[in-house]
Amino acid sequence: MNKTRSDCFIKARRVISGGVNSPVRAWRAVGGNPVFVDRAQGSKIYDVSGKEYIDYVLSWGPMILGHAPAKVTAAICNTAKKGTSFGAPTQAETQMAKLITEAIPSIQLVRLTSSGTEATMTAIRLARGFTGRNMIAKFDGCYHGHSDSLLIKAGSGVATLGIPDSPGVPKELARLTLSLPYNDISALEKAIDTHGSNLAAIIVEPVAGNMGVVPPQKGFLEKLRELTAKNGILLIFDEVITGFRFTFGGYQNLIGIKPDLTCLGKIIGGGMPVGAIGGKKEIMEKLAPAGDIYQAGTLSGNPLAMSAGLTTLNIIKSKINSFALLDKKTERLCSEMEKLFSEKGIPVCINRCGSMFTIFFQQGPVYDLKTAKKSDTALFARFFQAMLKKGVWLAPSQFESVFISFAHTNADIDQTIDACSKTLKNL
Ligand code: HOZ
Repeated sequence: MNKTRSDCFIKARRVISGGVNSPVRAWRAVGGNPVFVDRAQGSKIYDVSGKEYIDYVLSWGPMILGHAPAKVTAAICNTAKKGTSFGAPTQAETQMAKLITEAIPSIQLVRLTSSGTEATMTAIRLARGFTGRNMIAKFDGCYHGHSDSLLIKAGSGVATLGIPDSPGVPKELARLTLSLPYNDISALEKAIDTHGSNLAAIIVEPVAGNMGVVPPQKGFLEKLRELTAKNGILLIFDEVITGFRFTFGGYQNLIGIKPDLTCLGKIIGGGMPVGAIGGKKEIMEKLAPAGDIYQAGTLSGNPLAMSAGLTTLNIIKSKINSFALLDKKTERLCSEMEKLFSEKGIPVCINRCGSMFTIFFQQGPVYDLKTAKKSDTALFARFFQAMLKKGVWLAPSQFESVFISFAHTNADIDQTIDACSKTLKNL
């Protein structure tokens, strides 16, 4: 087998549209051919030629314990021996739902899906069905998966590829979605003044992670909660990325805000395909079969996903103190890199929340999509490629987050700082 990247990509493009099964994997924003992965262990990922990288993508967030943790792998193998899908309920699904309701107080009932996109799509339908209203609002640069109603001024691959609104989303449907600037309380107030009585829901990433990392400014989420409650609008927190990333629970646990509905994914599947929607009983009970708002899935609550997810969540629960360590490690990495950039005279703005961060190649501040877009994406691409050559795999887009896992060691952080220092000498 020829193991060069270009060869793999050429072969893939012959049979897979665009050569990838999710757009950002094609590395259009940074150029060159994407690395094809062979395997991963702990904080390291290995390409098909055997080259080792420190992985800061972590499958875009799920692998908080690092890759292939022994207990999770064993749980998946043991479960697989008993069958991999039944299309019938299992006790593992109840255990997962129970763990989620224990971890996140705003969630009284859960419905499991196979992806975050399904969870957010279901949340929107549920909100429309529950309120009897059709309009929804989201925020520019937030990404909630690729369902029609949510693919308006979206982040992630859509921002990376500069696609403002996807063809194929009917205008009639797009018109029902308002997209507002993130962190802008007066735009929010205005939108609610004008459309409040028609809005079924407002969906938000409580820490935006798909236009690069953009934390909420003081008072933004609080105001959002206050105004939605006052106007009968459901508040949906998309915690697909942030759920279990900062604590045993959601970002909402840290700020003490209770949304009406929460979407989860990534970490709760321990690296297997999963999603979940949860929230207030009176809303969740509207889902079929208890209610008449339809949602279904052959692989929903899949046994392999449940075993990987349950094992992961139980490890996180037993290692709750590790989050402080993770935060410290990430803080050290960010501040050392910040120092190096400043010594070199390259302006960067590093936005960080716990173990996720983005180095924006600009002065900053970055507080919404408009400011994120001021970044020097060409310089970012050169930085990315140079770091990759030195064995450090960052997210291949300026508008994504870098993630750190429990498995990243101080030696990994040192090696990354060293790679950054060497990279900046020639950037
Ligand atoms: N939407 C993900 C990044 N925010 C990318 C998923 C993938 O390509 O695996």
